[in-house]
Amino acid sequence: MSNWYRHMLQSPETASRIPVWMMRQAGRYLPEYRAIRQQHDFLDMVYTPAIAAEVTCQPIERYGFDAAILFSDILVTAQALGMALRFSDGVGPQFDIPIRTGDDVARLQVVSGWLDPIYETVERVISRVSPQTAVIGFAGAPFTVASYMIEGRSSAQLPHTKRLMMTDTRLFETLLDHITDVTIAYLVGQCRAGVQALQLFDTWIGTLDWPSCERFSAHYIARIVRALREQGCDQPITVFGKQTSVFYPLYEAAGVDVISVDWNGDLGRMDAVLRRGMGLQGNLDPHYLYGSKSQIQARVQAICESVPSHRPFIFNLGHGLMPDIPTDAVQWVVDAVRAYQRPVVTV
Ligand code: 1CP
Repeated sequence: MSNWYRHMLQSPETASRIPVWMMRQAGRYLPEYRAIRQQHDFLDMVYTPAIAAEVTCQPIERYGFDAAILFSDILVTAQALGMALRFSDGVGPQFDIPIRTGDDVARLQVVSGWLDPIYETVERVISRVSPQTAVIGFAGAPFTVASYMIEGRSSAQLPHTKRLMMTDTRLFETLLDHITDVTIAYLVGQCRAGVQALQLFDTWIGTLDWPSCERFSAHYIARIVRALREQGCDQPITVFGKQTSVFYPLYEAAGVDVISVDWNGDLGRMDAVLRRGMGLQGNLDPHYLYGSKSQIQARVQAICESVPSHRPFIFNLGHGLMPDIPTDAVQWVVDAVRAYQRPVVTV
């Protein structure tokens, strides 16, 4: 049974309607999420399949998004390598013992079975949502996951990460290799559990220059794509990062199916240079959701019009929803995308 997400990726020229979902659609802006979150630690929610499945489905049930992204986090692969992670309110993710030396990297070891609860969440979500809803699995891309493991917490400039990259490139690449291997196994596991699409988050690539992005981000994404294809996973793969609007030629060459674009990019200009068949996703600045209904409608329409009908296009944001986004504004975006009639290409 098909759905708009798959239809768009398989035959964009006949897809009259643009599918829509939003990064961080399951999260604190939703009162029903906060009600559950009050009672549980964030990581307990991630590793309890009944709760994770419930939270994954909340935004689908409220808004009817075309895709359900698994409720989890990008740092579960770091935990699967034995790193102790905690989330504290107001700080976010924290590794109390970050990676700084060769000994730290040598200690990493795959914790067998660690990610199994997440595969169960996938199965529960699939049995709960209608076939109209695509279920998307995801993982953090190696560079961004490594950056949290090295910094120990959220950081704007990634000073320790970039220092290690420069001073001990081999060690940095060994770390990326470990993360890549566990990420491949994790994504294969999600595919076997039934996800219909995959997204890789390389959020912090905007800290890199072009050759570093090629060597430390796109190269590993290409490896992941190749390994998934070799292992029989044919699900479409999307890559997101803040600054894919700059680095997109590197990801096009890496073999992904869809590039999810931050809000800096102009989709029309990207369309003009991307190969035929390469999908786009994005790129509404989520801050528009603080604006009026008419501001939102105008911007949504302009984004939809900027991508011609022969190109696969999934409507999304340029980064995740903020916790104080008004719930009505999310509905206005969904309604505006649904109201847009995509001209069907007649060949
Ligand atoms: O307090 C809470 O309730 C936790 C908030 C929260 C949520 C809802 C975090 C903590 N993670 C998540 C879920 C999450 N994270 C999803 C689930 C599905 C959905 O999108 O609805 C996904 C896909 C992620 C991915 C993720 N986690 C990314 C990549 C996407 C992005 O936003 O750039 C990153 C960087 C993280 C790390 C993370 N997790 C949470 C926080 C606060 C952070 C740090 C962000 C930062 O460093 O600024």
